Amino acid sequence: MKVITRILCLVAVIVVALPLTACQFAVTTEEATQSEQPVEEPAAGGKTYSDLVVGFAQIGAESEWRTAETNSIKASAEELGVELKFSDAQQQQENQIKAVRSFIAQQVDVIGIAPVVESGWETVFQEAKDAGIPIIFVDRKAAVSDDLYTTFIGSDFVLEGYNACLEMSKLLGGEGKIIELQGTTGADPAIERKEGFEACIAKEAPGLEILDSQTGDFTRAKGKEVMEAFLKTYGQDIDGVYAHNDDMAIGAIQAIEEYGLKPGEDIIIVSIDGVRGAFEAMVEGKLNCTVECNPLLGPQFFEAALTLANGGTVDRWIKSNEGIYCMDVAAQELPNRKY
Ligand code: GYE
Repeated sequence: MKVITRILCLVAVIVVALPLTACQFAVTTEEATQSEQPVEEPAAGGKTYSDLVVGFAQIGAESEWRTAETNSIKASAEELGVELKFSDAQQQQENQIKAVRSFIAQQVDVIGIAPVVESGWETVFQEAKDAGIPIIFVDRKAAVSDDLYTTFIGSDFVLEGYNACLEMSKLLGGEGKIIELQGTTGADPAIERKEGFEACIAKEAPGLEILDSQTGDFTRAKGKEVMEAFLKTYGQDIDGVYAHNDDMAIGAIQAIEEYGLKPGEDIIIVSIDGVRGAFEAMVEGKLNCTVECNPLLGPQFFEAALTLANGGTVDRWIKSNEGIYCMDVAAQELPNRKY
């Protein structure tokens, strides 16, 4: 039994590693080099975790993924003895801006933020910079100049989109009409997951055609609603659904079933995140593949925060290591999933 499990794991690793190798070019060389530099150790005699006061401006609780990230941040703070000031912006940028201003007023050592959208952050980040408080982007980036943030801790969204397209192309034998459910409009992962998927179509999967594309705001409810509308318009013409996250895919699965088709068979579905709900859907044969995006960023976040609080520097991009999982390995992997 053990030997069989090992062989299956090895096959899974090879399957995961191949597409990653195939599209390494999606990562710019400058960023790749930066991410290989080691994180500096805190200066001797400097602050320890128990001296650290950190503010975290979270987006909200729109997906299983985000709940897992929030849990990881809170659990790591508790474990390390860091004083955490946590704010939930309920998806509103203005609430995140207010949270950052309140962290500045409370003179925290470091501020972490998952910017809900890319634009509109210059003023408040400049205020943090003027107050001498480093900003860390956790899981999403903002489009600001380099001097306004210290590091991005998170995934390569372009690569995720690229890999989702490679899986879709394999599943559809290289040809098919695709519906795209995009993440929150203006959010970095939505922009880059779209870009990666399109880059792969142009380069390696010319037989895939995006029939239509709309935002489902990274939620199950919106994913379902948008899919219902697409089914009304395109019906049997839809061969595949590419969802920018698992929650929207799960919403789409419900819409497809209610429409009278079989998700995972009549319509192939590939999404991103790798949350437990996606593995359950794969075990039921309703979701074909998920491209992993790791939300367990708490330990890396506080490590970087401590280094910065001690005046050290960290890599500009601290990347997550991620795999790709399809139906064939879902039942075996489900018990190992941590989120
Ligand atoms: O994929 C999605 C979430 O920012 C990477 O946000 C994150 C994304 C994640 O709501 O499920």
